[in-house]
Amino acid sequence: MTNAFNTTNSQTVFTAAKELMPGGVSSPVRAFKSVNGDPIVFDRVKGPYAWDIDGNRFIDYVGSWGPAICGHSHPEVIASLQEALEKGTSFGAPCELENKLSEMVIEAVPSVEMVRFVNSGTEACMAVLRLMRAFTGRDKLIKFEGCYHGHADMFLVKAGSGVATLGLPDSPGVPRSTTSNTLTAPYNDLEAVKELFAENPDAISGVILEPIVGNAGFITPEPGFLEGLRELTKENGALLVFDEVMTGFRISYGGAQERFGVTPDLTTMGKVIGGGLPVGAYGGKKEIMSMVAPSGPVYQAGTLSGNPLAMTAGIKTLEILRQEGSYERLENMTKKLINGICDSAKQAGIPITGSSVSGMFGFYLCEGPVRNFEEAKKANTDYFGKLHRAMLEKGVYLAPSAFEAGFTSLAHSEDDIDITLQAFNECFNELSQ
Ligand code: KE4
Repeated sequence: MTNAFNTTNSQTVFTAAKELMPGGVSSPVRAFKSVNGDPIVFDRVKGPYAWDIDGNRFIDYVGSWGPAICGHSHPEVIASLQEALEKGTSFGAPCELENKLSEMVIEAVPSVEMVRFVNSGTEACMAVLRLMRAFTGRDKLIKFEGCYHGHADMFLVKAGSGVATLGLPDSPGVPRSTTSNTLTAPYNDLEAVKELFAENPDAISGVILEPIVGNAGFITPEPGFLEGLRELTKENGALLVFDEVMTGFRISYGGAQERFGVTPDLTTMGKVIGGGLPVGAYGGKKEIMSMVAPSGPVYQAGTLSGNPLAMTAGIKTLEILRQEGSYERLENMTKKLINGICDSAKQAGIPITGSSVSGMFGFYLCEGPVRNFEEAKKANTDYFGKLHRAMLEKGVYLAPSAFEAGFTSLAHSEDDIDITLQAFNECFNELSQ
């Protein structure tokens, strides 16, 4: 059996938390609802590691859900923040750091000629939908089953992430009138998108998608899917929007759009561009972005948007990432990890399908392929729940849901990967007995 580890302090704090905050957490997926046991309470993070308040150390493959791509608390990021702190935490006025991060994003991301910073991916997606509708004068949008674009009302239709994890139907409190303009199609199904355009002529403002779906586990676009969406949106006078909140600066320095060579009209970003501080962003062609207030009529605002601390952490993170060899390292290490995981499961007779792109990976405990959310739901979530707890007891912290992607960082060493693979091997063997 796996060696149980001491969780006394975590239990005490989490029990108290449940009296103070809904579910004891600030975001649902952290509550471990779909995996065995209670969450552990973090004390600190550094590099590829997290320590809980009972002193247990974990190799972390969540990385704060993506931002920690350079490793937690990177010394250069911390040093820059310490310097920036001396000048204040928020100005509520223009600051040159916003220019700097804007220039870096515009230079890196093929679709972005102009960018607006916000404070979360949800805000970025909300704003980009308003902009899509304003630019085209159309109200409907197409999203894909299992894709998650934050928790704004109009996206909570067959969403991924916590909605999928918790098996939530379309959330209560979301009026039908709000979601009646949200059309959905299965991921990787161009025919379904064609039909939606045919059934809704001149009414669809655009198509928004995760260019790699990290909120239903890990689903990659089939050859021709992204190119097909690019063509279909152009033919129908609609916009193509890549939600790169998770894939941005992770799949490559220019995001999935650079890696796959398909340029959308608008892009949303978050996570990595904040280096661990709250930042979201949306950007695209100047012709479209100049509609955003105050240069245009599309209103969107935010007290802490572009604050100097978040800009500083984002700038330093991208400076580290754009150094030679970063993405090769992420690609090779993550490929070794996912191949090792799949080999171990197969040797233990456990059905599995998994893959990775750069520093992002995922697997499903079922036979592959998994091309869309319906197929993802075949995964054995009960077994995953047991595996998650067993891995935790061996000092490896995986995303607490079968419907989330995993993330590596530049701080993970070959040793960390080998230790992780050893733990998976032991767990698959122990659990399959
Ligand atoms: P935030 O509002 O959580 O910053 O971003 C929403 C969002 C939008 N688009 C994509 C592609 C995303 O992955 C996210 C957020 N991702 C989840 C992880 N699956 C955040 C974790 C959480 O909800 O606690």
